[in-house]
Amino acid sequence: MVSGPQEARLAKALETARGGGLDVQHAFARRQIACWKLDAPAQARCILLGHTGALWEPFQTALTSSNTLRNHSDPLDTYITDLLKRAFGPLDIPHRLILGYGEPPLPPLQRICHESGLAHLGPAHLCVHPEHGPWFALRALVVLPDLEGPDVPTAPPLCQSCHGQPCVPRFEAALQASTHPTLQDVHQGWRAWLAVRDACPHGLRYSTEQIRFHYSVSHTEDIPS
Ligand code: B12
Repeated sequence: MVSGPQEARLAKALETARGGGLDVQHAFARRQIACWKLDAPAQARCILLGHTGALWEPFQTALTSSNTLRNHSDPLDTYITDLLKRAFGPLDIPHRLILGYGEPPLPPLQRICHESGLAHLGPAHLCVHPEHGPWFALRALVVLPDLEGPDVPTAPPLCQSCHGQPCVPRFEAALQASTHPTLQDVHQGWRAWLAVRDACPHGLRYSTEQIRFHYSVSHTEDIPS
């Protein structure tokens, strides 16, 4: 049984995460996900953490104030890991943090997102949220075995009613360069991969600078608007 003060401390941890840019925070019961074996009771609360463009400002502030972070080979993963430690480190309720990046096996966060009702998984392998469209990222899953999670209804299947599904030919076009692309291939063919996301009629595109960062586009190249 978890008391009100403990719920308040969880809320504080989530508030810290939100302040650092993790503005997508989706709670659900573990029983909703079948795609991944999670050692926790069926009713356990899981919280999927991610972000929209809201991450950019706090991330930039952190980069400006830390030479170590700026010079890191993967500053964003490092920033998120540090933020999660800061937010959840002091939390005295049993919990497990599962990161969506780093060493395999990685949790299939898109399927978890789909099954937990946060956002529908579309035909171009992007989750499409009713408000953010495909312009949001998934970073981590928090599992709290002693708290109960809510049962969340299925997310609206936006792609099923999307006229012509313009992301599909663009996804196929992006695969022309490599049928089994690596992240390096995505960075090299960033125009084609950005076009896949841009084809979606939903959501608010990231800023040009954020797109430049996520797709590793050099400052000598222009990002199409
Ligand atoms: C590995 C990976 C990739 C690989 C995919 C290779 C592959 N065959 O799986 C590559 C490097 C190609 C890739 C590309 C991109 N990715 Co990626 N990727 C991941 C990562 C780190 C792990 C995926 C994984 O291994 N899942 C486990 C397997 C077992 O799950 P699965 O259900 O079988 O497969 C899922 C995905 O792997 C993907 N997938 C499966 N096969 C293929 C093949 C291709 C060609 C692509 C593109 C995707 C893909 O779709 C499945 C669900 O539909 C996830 C984060 C995570 N932990 O989920 C991000 C993630 C899925 N990627 C993401 C994004 C945004 C991208 C990019 C736009 C790059 C970018 N700038 O961030 C591009 C293009 C994506 C697109 N659809 O247009 C987001 C998606 C957000 C969303 N709204 O859905 C995630 C969640 C990361 C994040 N920080 O948010 N990615």
